[in-house]
Amino acid sequence: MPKFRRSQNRTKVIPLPLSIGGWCLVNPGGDPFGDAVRAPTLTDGLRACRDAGITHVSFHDRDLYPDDAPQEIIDEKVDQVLRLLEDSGLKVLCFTTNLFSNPCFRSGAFSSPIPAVRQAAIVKGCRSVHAAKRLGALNIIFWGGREGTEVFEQDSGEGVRNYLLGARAVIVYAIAQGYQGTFTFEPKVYEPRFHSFAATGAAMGSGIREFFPETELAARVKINPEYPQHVAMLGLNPAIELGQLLEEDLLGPCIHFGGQPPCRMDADFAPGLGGSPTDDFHVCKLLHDATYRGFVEFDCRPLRTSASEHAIRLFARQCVAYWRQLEQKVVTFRRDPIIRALQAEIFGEPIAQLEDVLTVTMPNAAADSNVVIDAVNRLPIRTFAETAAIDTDAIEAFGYRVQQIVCGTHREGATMFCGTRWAAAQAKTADAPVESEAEEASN
Ligand code: GCO
Ligand code: MN
Repeated sequence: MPKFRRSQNRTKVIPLPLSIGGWCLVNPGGDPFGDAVRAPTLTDGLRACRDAGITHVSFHDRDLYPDDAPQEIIDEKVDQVLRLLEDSGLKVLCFTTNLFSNPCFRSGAFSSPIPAVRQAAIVKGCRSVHAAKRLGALNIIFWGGREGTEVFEQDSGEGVRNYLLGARAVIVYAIAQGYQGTFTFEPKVYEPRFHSFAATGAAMGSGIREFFPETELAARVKINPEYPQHVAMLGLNPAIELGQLLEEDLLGPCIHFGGQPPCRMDADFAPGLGGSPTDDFHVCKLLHDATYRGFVEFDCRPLRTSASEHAIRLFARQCVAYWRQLEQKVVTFRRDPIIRALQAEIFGEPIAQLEDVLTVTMPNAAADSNVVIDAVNRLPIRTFAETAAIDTDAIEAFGYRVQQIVCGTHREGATMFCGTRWAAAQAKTADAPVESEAEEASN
């Protein structure tokens, strides 16, 4: 168990490297009700990304070559992309097999109840390994868009088993072929299937533990979540899921990122649109508190109203600017004296006897029964009434202060804390006049 509290981490905020799905750059803006509204080129998209500060890009096999392409065509297309990448200076982060567009995968891919379909998925996944290697992809993603059901034609447990064992066949093959990178599963609560297998970070994490038990594989098979989209679609909070993935070492080398109105179909809006900046802030803060060094990969696209060829440039800038703003807010949060005072009060002083109990009962501690019983008996006696009397007002105040930092109103907002016990800490703040006012008031 880590001794220091990650939420109080004050290490330097090193900006995370940024990537984008190549498919986002060429998205024509069509939807199930309407035709394409733009015809963007990959060349323009890659340049726009480079200019905005995005250094990496990812591809599906199908973004580059048709599903039934012979080897010569695959090689030719991969060469073409390598040249484009040279021109733009971007590198490949992830390669992923499209196991959802081809009608052959309408009953599922790895998880299909039909053996010939499962076989097709494994063949397609294994074929991708070679392109991934040639492109220098650091990670291979498995997004199980079709891995699910509407009518429970097979036992849902069997569906999960087929899904993960099929992907496992591809992973073990990739390793046998000398692929050096990592592998990630990307869970999504639903869509396009109505009921998706292993559809949340927790469900997928549990599947990975079950189907990749070997230490060597477990170290290379992780999760790339998509925040907020793939969880907010169901009203879940990305920061809750991410905290657990980090705690359990299940987070892979990238997260997908974009914008999403809660409880709606997958929007893939540009970051900052539709969702909660506070949740986005907590996602960013969790990654930095855990000193995460992976990529933020934008998996989102301009709205259908952005039909001109210029739209992609502003879109790429928004992706980068929004993420960098979140990182700046993490810096502000860490330096904020009010936050520090609030955290000091919320977390309190450690209790040695409590630490002892947790030490002797922690995983693999294998302590003797008497040691456990003695440790529990040594816990200081305190009535529940005494515990209930502990002042917890700092918790809500913490929420207020975070809201001010997220909205950028923390300077003027500091006055709100005048006369509270947390304002005294502002004596250390030099820059903001409003804050020195608050300081005077607290003296
Ligand atoms: C979606 C997913 C996909 C995957 C991509 C990479 O909801 O459509 O996010 O975009 O990320 O297929 O495997
Ligand atoms: Mn995604």
